[in-house]
Amino acid sequence: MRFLAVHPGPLLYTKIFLRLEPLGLELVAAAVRRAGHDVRLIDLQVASHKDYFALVDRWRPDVVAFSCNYLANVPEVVDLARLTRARRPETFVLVGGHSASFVAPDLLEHAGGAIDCVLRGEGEASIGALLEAVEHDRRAITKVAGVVASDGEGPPPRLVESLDDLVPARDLLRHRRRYFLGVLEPCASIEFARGCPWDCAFCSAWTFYGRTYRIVSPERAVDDLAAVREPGVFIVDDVAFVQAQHGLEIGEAIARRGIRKQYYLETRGDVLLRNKEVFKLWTRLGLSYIFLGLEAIDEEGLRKYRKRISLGRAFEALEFARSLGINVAINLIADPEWDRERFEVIRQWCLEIPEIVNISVNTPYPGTETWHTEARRVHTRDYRLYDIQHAVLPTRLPLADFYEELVRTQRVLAMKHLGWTALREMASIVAGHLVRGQTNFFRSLWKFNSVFDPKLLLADHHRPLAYEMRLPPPARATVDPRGLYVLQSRGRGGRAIDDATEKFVDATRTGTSD
Ligand code: B12
Ligand code: SF4
Repeated sequence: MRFLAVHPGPLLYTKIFLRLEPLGLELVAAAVRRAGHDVRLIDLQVASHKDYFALVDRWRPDVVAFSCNYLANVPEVVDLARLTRARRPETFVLVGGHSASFVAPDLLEHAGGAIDCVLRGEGEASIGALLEAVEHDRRAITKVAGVVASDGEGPPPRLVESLDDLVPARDLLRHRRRYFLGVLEPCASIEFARGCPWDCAFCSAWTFYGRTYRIVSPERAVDDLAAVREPGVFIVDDVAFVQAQHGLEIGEAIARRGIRKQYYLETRGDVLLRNKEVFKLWTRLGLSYIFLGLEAIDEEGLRKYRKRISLGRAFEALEFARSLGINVAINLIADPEWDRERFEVIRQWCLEIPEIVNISVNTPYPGTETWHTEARRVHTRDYRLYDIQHAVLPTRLPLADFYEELVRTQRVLAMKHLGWTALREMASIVAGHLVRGQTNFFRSLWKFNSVFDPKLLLADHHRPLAYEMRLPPPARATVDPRGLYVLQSRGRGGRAIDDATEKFVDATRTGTSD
């Protein structure tokens, strides 16, 4: 069969700071190809809807599969599914991905028959069986693990047994030079581990994977890396190098094979402090950006986001990251409760430190504990606003003033690293990019004001609404995490970490999940 894999368009954040290859979709596409089908992939972060429909008309796929990792992409995916159905009624349309897995019945309802099924969980595990059913007996699709269709559901989604069996179909992605992350340009993505052993209340990374944590073997990780052509590499792991030995083994194998790249990774402050030698080794190998989810700069804020790391330790981690001599970015979560004074404190603090600071807005997501425990009621049911750049909870300040303060703060922070100052500091890097025809980063330096604009953010709340999100259930004090899992928990046995690391995780998490 002809299988067309589609990644939806960019959200606000991708318009400025980064644009990354759709690694999950490439993995699913590789599994489909292994099953003997003819596969193409289109990424609407870099191609237009017109390009998509031209491809559909020209190539006439038997199956169109959308990736929906982001809740904010739901309306786009539903619209595309409806238009695809109208054009090619016989084409089988399916959706998979992180957010799709949490809101599967809603997607089917919004699409009014234009989506044949949602495949929850890891696409590689069941896509072969699903296509088998589509080809030979469409009524059998509801026997496939992870399938949710309007006339029934299959058994719970299965976990991929070994990550070593997976190789992304990077060759299917056209325009590879369009992917970048700050000065890492062009930039590819790679996965060394999947899942997260912690259980933060606002996050769905661990609920999706049933708090499992699996690793790619060092040999396989380095083979995959050696096949990457791009000089920049984004390590997509939720928390990089949870287990020191894994990070060291991959690093040593990279050194042995003489691979030279620049890397970006995200990790926790306490992991950084526990595994200092790993991060030192990686700095020698080319690690150039670390992103730390600090979330708050006061103890109360840290408690609220269930980060058990103390403020002192968080600052110590920042200090250590600085000592590595690489770019450090941190994330802070702005609460809709914030008043002008609070924003001012944050601005002042951020100006005093050398790091890049990213501010996101506290947003409850389906699939998180917060979705069930947040007592404040969301004031919008527009999926597009659930991108952690908009306020979906009631703001203490009038909404217009909240956005004005938010963007003012983001601008102060961004201007530390964008615009003329950045250009002066990074003149040689930018010049090198331009010589090679790489203009993504250069253009991003100037786009900030046209993308992050309080008036535009406010206007987004008044766009016509075609699909309304389901409201969260009445708030409860606690929630059983098992009810949130997409992939089933395997308890301690599902986490590829040693006992000392398991103890460390237990001491630094605040949930009660198994
Ligand atoms: C890497 C990453 C990014 C990259 C995206 C790279 C890309 N182009 O896809 C970057 C840094 C750009 C990014 C940005 C954002 N991200 Co992000 N990101 C992640 C992260 C850490 C890992 C995703 C990943 O690559 N995993 C590895 C691959 C192999 O897995 P995967 O993509 O999930 O794919 C698997 C399955 O989902 C499924 N699947 C995927 N597609 C399909 C399609 C079909 C047909 C099928 C059957 C299956 C299937 O099978 C795949 C293989 O197993 C996740 C956390 C997580 N663990 O999922 C957050 C996460 C997805 N991001 C999140 C958020 C909020 C954002 C932002 C909105 C944040 C912001 N600052 O604005 C932006 C918006 C991005 C945008 N599209 O514009 C949230 C999603 C919340 C939500 N419910 O919408 C997550 C869950 C993080 C969190 N802890 O809450 N992100
Ligand atoms: S450490 Fe917390 S926020 Fe980070 S991925 Fe794990 S559960 Fe999510």
